[in-house]
Amino acid sequence: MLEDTSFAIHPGQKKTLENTTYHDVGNLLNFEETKGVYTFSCDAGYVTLLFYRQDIVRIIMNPFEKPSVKSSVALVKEPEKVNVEVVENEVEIALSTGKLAIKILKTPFRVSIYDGTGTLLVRETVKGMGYKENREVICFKEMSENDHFYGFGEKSGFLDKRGEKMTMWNTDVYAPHNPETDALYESIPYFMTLRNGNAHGIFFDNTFKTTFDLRTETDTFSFHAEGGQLDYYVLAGPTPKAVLEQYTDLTGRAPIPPKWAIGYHQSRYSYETEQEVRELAKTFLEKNIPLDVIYLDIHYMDGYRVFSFDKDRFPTPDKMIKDLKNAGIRIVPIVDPGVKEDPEYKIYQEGIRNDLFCKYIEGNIYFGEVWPGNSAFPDFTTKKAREWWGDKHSFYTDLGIEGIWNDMNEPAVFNETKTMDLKVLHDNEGDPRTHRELHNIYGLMMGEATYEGMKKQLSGKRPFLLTRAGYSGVQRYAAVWTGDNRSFWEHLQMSLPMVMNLGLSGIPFTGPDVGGFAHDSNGELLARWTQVGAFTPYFRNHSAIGFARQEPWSFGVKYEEVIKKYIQLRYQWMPQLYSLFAEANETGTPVVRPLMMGYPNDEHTFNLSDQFMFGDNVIIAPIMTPGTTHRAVYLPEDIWVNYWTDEVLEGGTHHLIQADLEILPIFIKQGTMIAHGEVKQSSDYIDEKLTIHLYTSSEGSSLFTLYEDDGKTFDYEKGAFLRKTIKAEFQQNKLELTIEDEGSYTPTWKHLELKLHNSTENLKVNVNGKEISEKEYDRKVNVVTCIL
Ligand code: MIG
Repeated sequence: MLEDTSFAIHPGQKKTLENTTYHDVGNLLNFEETKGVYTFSCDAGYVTLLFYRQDIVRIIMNPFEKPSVKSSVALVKEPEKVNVEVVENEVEIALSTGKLAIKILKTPFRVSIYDGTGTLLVRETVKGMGYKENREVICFKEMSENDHFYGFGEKSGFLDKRGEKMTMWNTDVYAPHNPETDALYESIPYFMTLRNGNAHGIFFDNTFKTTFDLRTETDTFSFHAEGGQLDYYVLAGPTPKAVLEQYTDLTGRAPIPPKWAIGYHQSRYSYETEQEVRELAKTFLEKNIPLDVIYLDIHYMDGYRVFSFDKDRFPTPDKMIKDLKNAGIRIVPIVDPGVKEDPEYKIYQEGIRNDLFCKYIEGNIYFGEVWPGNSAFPDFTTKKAREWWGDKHSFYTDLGIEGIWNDMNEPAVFNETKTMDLKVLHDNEGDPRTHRELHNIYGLMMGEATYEGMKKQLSGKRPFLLTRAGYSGVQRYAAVWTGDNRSFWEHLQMSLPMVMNLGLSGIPFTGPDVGGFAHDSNGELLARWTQVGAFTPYFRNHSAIGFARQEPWSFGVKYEEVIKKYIQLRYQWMPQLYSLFAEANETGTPVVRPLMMGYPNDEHTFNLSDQFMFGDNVIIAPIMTPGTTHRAVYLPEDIWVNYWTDEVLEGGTHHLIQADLEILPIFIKQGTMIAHGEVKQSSDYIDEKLTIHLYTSSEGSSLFTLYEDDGKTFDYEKGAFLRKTIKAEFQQNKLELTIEDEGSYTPTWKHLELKLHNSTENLKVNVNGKEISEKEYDRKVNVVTCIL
């Protein structure tokens, strides 16, 4: 309470943290190597260094003992065999792989890291790395004037995090989400630095509360943890995409979602009865507004007991789920970690009798107050508890449910600290650690339990998981929504850099609550937000109890029409979106990207927070203020085409763009392609025809990859996909297309039609060396049919 008064800035409040004595590791005494692991003994600590690939090095400092190379659950990669050249002289030791060169100064022990071309990536300042007396670990690196910083998971504020100080501590923040709000639901202790057009990354794999300080000094940044080892990876880049490839090689990539999971989703805290859910579905169907998912928030449960239905509100969930599924709509229920303390409740009984809940060292169970009242929390750090929890999901999957929504898994508890007692001792597979150390991975481990459990039960079908909390690696299991935002224009604005930085943090499947969760939304805001939502990887309209209803028709016909148009547009763009998800699965490149990613040498892009790219050839520049029908749009070098009007616009400059309520400004890079499917009621309806829109140019060439598979199963992992690459080469009056197919999947669409934009009158089109006949080329509408 006193925190919200002037007492917060009382002169006596200065934290002791900054005043604690800092010790750096001192001078090197000696070093040894065993099986590619180099261990350096210094005056005041030990440093271990090992390569995971030629372009990834891991450095671990432990002030007290030789470092442990056991990594956190974020890691899915084992070190590869890397040839290292070691050169030592009086002053320093150099370790080189061809893509990285590590130079270690002996007195004092200081590390500098260069890439294969000799460009400096990371250099320690005079303070180097070390620890404080309270066992905090910290290191200090040089920050150059040209450095820009991205990633850090889920943070408020603008795109470039230079000048910020950020804390990683999974926190339930109902309010506020302000520019100064720091710790939110996700902790991704990772970032990439962009310097002079090149990028490199740092992943600080420490699950304690960590902080990244890019603010306190102008020429130094530091990162620090409350305990544990100073354990970090340096990723050599040199492009932003390369850094993401490296980071997701370490922490894993997102599976391709089932198609229904990237459709339009409707939620409310809560749709409270079976009747209400059925009526909601009916309205969508009657109005022909596409819909893939309806969420069940906490009211569906019997006294908030997970794995149960309230018999009065939902008397026949099996029938409801089946009927909806027949109409192409799926149900996704919420599951929180808290298990009600109730000796007559089966889940609680099992948890207690099989010793599956979080406990204190003395053996007593930790109880916290959440929705069901006094509750116990599964200890997801053990395989036994994860398997049990996963198995329990057959309660849902037996009813035909294929998706789960995990909330409150920071874990959130209704108390002063907002979470579990830090003294709780997690079993952690016989390597006990306090909640203070493992807090940040609780949500990730719950995600693993849920995803793996459902995967087993769905016999080949892809599960969908939505989570609020997570740590590095969460992308392997779940989509992430950005928690309890509000129906403010400012929160619409903030969602763009948030989604972009989550993408740059290895998590491609993200989005905010469209329309805003708390506070009352309005027609204009919902229309503008839905326009953006149609292009964010995750697209769900969700709103809170006690605030204005927010279904597409809630604010009158005028807005309903715009909202419907953009939900339909989402389905038209689905083949493009799906191809981007496949790319993310393969390479770690996110679906939604900042312009910086494609144009890392263009300073206009470094902190561009109100536009984003959808793949590498589409720019979305939404309207995000009320009563506004125009905005400035920055188009980088290249030539751009207005998606709605086909108007050609020069790049490398700003344009004033008109955008009435029904227009979301979209620009396509000239010379490139996008794929459109058909408008449909839900992703269950298949495409009969696909259209490739080609924005012609008079010169140059481009490559487009269209990815397709069954959208449902994991057969794509065994080759059952279609990857169609279309190369377009432009010459005056001539277009040469080279089409190649890879994979064994036969798509549902039988026609692939080519729509040419801004083409010249007598354009000759060749496909795989053969000229297209006039019969196949309708010149009035610029459509070429029958390319397969
Ligand atoms: O603190 O389940 O962020 O989406 O509707 C409230 C009720 C708990 C928080 C989630 C929100 C959800 C709500 N939950």
